Amino acid sequence: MKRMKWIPVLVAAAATLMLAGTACGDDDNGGALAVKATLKEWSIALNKATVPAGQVTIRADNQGTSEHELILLKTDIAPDKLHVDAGKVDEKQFESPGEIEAIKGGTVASRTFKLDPGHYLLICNIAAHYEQGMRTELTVQ
Ligand SMILES: [Cu+2]
Repeated sequence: MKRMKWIPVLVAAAATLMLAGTACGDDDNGGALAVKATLKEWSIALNKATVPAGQVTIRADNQGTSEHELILLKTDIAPDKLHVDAGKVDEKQFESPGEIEAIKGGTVASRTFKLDPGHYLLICNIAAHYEQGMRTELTVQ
């Protein structure tokens, strides 16, 4: 009957995981403001157009089937006006607070960025994705 001893342990472990899951809401990120980004083929949509400067957690929800990424570029250029060479934007010519890389289809990835006031573009720079519409803007006040 040795197996039986494990059952209460497993039940307790499952209950703990479920409780942890419930406690982890969108706003539970250590006090940083949260922005939800929805990525798919071929768009990036944010649930906020403007955020206050400081720590901002971006929760990138890839609802598409392809892998995507979310790169932040600090620039006053309009979202659809970046120069593209061979399907990609030259990220290195921009100031960037960072990015969330390699978000597989159907998964969610979060990262907290320190954002100074200004205008930012959020793009997916996997070849041709920007041109097909994976871009949006965020104003930090
Ligand atoms: Cu993409």
